[in-house]
Amino acid sequence: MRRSWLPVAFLWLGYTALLVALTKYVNILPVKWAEEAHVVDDAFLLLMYLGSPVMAIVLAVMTWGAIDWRSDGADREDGPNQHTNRVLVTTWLIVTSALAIYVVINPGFIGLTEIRGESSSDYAIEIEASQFFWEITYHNGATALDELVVPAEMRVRYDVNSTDVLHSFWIPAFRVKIDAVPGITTQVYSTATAEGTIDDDINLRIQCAELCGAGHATMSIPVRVVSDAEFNKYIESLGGSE
Ligand SMILES: [Cu+2]
Repeated sequence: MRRSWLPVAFLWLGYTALLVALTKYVNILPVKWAEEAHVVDDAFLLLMYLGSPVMAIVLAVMTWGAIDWRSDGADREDGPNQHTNRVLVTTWLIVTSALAIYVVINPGFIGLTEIRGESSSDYAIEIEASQFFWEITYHNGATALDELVVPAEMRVRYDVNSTDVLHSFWIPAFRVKIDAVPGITTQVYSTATAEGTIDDDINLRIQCAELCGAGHATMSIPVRVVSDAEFNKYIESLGGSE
C-alpha cells in the first residue's frame, strides 16, 4: 500500500494554516455601523475558521493526487480494493455531528437571541415595503420615501410590513435583515454607533433582499445616521400630525 498519508497530512496542515491566516489577516468584511453587527461578523468568521480544515483536506488530496499520480507514460492498473475503516468513519461522524450541533447552538440560537431576542428599544420606526419603494413612518406620523434617518447611539426597533408581496428589509452596514411579509409585522433592532451617510459608506442604505419583481434591484434608499438634535429637527421638518 502506498504511504501517501504523510505528505497529505503535511499539505493539510499547510493549507489549513494558510486559510486560517487569510481569514485572520485579510479583512473582507465591510465596516460595522451598528453595535449588533459584530454578531453576524463573528458568525461569518467562525464558519470561515471551521471551514478552513475542510477545504484544506480537499486541496491537500487534490495536490498530492496531481503530484503522485501524474502521468509517466506507463499504463497504470487499478490498485487493491479499499475497505472501510471503522475508526476513521466513526471519528468522522462524531466530530462532524458535534461541530454541526455546536454551530446550531452558537452562533445559531445564541446569536439570534442577541440580535432579535432582546425586545427593549429607545425608538420605533415603521417600515412599509411596496413594489418598488420603501415608506418610512416616524412616531409623529411623518413619512418619507427618499431616505431613512436614524439617531445615533439609540436602539431603534423597525416594525416591518409589506403591502403586496414578500420583500426583505436589509441595511448591510448594520447587518440587519428581516423579511417584509404582507399581513404580518416583523421586527428587527439596530443601534447605530456613529453618524454617517451613504457618501461615507455605500452600505449605509436600505436594500431589498428578496426578489420581488422587475424593480427589485432598484428598491434601495440611503440611510443617514444623525445626532439626537438633528434627528428631531428632521422629523419636524417632515411635518407630522402631532
Ligand atoms: Cu425586492
